Amino acid sequence: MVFEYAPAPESRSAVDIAPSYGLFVDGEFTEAAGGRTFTTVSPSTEEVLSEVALGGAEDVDRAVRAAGRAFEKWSALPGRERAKYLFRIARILQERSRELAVLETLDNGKPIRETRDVDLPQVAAHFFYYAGWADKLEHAGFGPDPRPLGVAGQVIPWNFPLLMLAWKVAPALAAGNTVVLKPAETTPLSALFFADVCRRAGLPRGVVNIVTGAGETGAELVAHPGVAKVAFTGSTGVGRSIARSVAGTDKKLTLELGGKGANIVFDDAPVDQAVEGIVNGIFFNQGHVCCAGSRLLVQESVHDEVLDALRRRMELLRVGDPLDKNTDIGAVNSAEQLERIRSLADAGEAEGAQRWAPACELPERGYWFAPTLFTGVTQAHRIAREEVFGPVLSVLTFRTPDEAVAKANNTPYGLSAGVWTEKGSRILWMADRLRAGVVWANTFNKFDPTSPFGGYKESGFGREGGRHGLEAYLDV
Ligand code: TXE
Repeated sequence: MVFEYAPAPESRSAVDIAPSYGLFVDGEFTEAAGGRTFTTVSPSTEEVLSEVALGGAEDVDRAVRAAGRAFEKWSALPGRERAKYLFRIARILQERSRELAVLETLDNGKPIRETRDVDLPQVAAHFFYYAGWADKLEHAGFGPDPRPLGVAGQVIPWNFPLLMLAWKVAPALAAGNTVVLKPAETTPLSALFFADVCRRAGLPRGVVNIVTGAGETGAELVAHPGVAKVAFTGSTGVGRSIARSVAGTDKKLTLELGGKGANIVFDDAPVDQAVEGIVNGIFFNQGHVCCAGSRLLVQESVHDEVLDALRRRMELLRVGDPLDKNTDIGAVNSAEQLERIRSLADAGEAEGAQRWAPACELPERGYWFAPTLFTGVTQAHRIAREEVFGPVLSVLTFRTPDEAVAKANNTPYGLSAGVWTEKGSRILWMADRLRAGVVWANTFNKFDPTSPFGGYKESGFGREGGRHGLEAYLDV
């Protein structure tokens, strides 16, 4: 009997996408004051998805004022009342998760298997989790009378559009703040869908406002005097410019920036399990992950064995239509990001590292980059130091645990690391010494709303998630 590979695409028609969208301000969808718009396309096909309002200074001002008015009532509600809204939002997100998963996959390019099984369940989990906090703030060690800050100005990136929204909006609302959020210009659609979810949940007008637009829109938002708290996830360069904009004001700031995570494999680690973790660490979400394990540090004695197994595993990765439930690696989010990945990979080759990628046919249209491996990488190479933010893994070796720690920490970033070993004592020894906000043991890229997440050094400051995630939205 012949078994044929039967692709099982999720349906493009699972979600209605309007030809155009406005800003969501004070509970209403409206055009931008200047009438400007931008186009959002599907990175896997370059199909135009929708025309979206491009917010300017006037729109940001209107949104911040609306959020300021809403703050008076929202912050005065008993926590249990705020919790009811958050629970309602969480339930609607669950009910609409199929549509949202398809929408996110279309706008972002990531595989439906990930939006369905990771992004959407995590999004709902964040709202459920923070809903549970809303009426318990007095008992959480924040002091007798923890107060919300006011209007939170939140700017998010395109790699996990709805999940980054959830990380920011859920704790802000639970703590009694109101929100003006600017999604990334290449992935505005799930945030606008979320605006509609807020309406359906009966959330009072002005509590959540979504101002779509470009970098300038974000700059207007963080600079607005009516904003009490700025939360940003994105590039280190923009993070620095936001820190400068906020300096000298009384605004609170949290920054979640880039990373150059090390996945450290010792010679006693089960090879197959480690290889799964390495693949998940760098190829999950096309490598568009701030905490990606983009550097593999492998103990010299098992280098060849691990690399052979890794190459065999990479040959099985399926790259292509992100709506196909069998796809492992989808499209790169934008032409600009593809260009960044290409130029860093070319630099890796030019600097003398050996490049390898499994044979795979990439679709003609859209933005694609094959899963790529660089061996013979040294610490001086750009691909060992700079965030590629794509499916590109740099392999380095070490002999001793001390050398592994020194190499892992030898980067301006400090967001994530993974340690693969059978020895529990070594995991603790390593975790103590790694300058990374999260250290995974015998796993990678695991997230949970109860765990604080954030970085050291140029990866930013402040924590999102868990009880610590609330601190960023409270005067304690
Ligand atoms: O990020 P930007 P880009 C890293 C990753 C990637 C690189 C560039 O290395 O290759 O950044 O990506 C808004 N004031 N990360 O250019 O520009 C922008 O509109 C206020 C890591 O896409 O930082 C978008 O909403 N806001 C990362 C958001 O910032 C501004 C996730 C992120 O865009 C602004 C994304 C300004 N002056 C990229 N300029 C992570 N930490 O997960 C832009 N924005």
